Amino acid sequence: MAKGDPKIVLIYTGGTIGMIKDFKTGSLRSFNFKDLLKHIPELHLLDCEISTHSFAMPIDSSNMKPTYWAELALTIKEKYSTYDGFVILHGSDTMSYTASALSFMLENLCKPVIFTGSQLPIGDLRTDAKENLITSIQLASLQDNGAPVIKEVGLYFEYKLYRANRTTKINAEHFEAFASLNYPALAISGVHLEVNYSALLLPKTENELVVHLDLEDNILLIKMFPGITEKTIRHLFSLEGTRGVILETYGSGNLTTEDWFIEALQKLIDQGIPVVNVTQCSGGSVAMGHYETSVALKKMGVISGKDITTEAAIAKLMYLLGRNESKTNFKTLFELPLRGEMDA
Ligand code: ASN
Repeated sequence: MAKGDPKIVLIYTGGTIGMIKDFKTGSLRSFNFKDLLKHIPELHLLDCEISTHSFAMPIDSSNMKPTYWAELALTIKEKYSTYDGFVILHGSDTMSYTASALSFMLENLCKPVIFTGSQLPIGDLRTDAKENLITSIQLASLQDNGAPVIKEVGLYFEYKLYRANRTTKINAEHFEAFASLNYPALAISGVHLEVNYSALLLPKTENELVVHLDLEDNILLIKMFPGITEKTIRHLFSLEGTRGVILETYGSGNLTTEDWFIEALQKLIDQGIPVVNVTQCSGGSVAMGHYETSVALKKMGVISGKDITTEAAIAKLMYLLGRNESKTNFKTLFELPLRGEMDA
C-alpha cells in the first residue's frame, strides 16, 4: 500500500463467504470480520487501502429484505465521500436481488459498488472466496487518471464481472453460479483483468449521489403455468393492498387468451394497479403483439419488462412505486432503462 492508493471499504452482510473452518472441531463458523486481514494476508499485497465494516448481525442472504437494503444503501451513503470503491460481501442466494435493488436506490452513482460472495466458505481449502474477493477489490480499485473505471453496481463471481441488475443465480453447485444472459460481462479475469469498456455504464454528468429508501413491498410476482386455475388467479388478483404485479409469462411475453383470464386482468388494470410482463425465459425479451397470445395484453396497457430479469423487475417495481409516479409516467419509466437494466 502506498500513499494515494485507492481507499476501498469491504461491507460484510453475511453469507457463506464469511465462514472459516475451525480446524480443531472441523466445523464451519462465522469469524470476526474485523480479523479478515489476519485470515487473508494476501490482501496486504493489493495496491489499495482496505477498511472493513460489518452488519451487526450478519445474515444468510435468504433472510434478506428491503430494510437491510436500506441499511446497506445508508452505509454506502455515509462512506461515499471517504472511499473510492465499495465491495459488498453477500450470500449468493439473493445477491442478484440485493444488487439490483441497490442499483436503483443509488441514483447518480459514480463509484464502483461490487457485490461478491462464494459457494464455499473462505476458510475451506477449495474455496472460491479468495479469488472472488481479491479480484473484486482489484476491480473496485481500478482507476483511470484518478477516476474510477467502474461507476455502477457490479457483481463479480468466478472470473466475471457483470452488471448486477442483469444477473441471475443459475447454479447452486457450480462455482460459476451466476449468469447475465442479456448483457455481456463488464470485465473478465484471466491472466490480465480485461475490461469491456464499451459495456460500462457511463454517467453523463457527475451529479451528487441520491439515495432512495422508499421501496414499496406490497407487490406480487406470479409465475404462470399451464393449468393455473381461474380460482387461483381471481384470488391473487383480488388481494387487498397490492400496489403492483409482475407476471412471469411464456416466451416473448405470451399468456393464455381464455376469456376469464383477460377479464380478471382487465379488472386489475382498471383499479390502476400496474402489471408488468416479464418472460420466464432466462434469455431474450418480451415483445407484446408478436404473437396473437400477447396482443390483448398490449392493448390493455400491460407494461413490457422487455429483457429485464425477474430480480431487477422486482427491484424496479418497488423503487418506482416508492416514487409515487402517475400511471402514464410509471409505464414510460418502467419501459426505459434507468440503470442499464434493460435494452432501450
Ligand atoms: N445460503 C447462502 C447465502 O446466500 C449461500 C451462499 O452464500 N453461497 O447466504
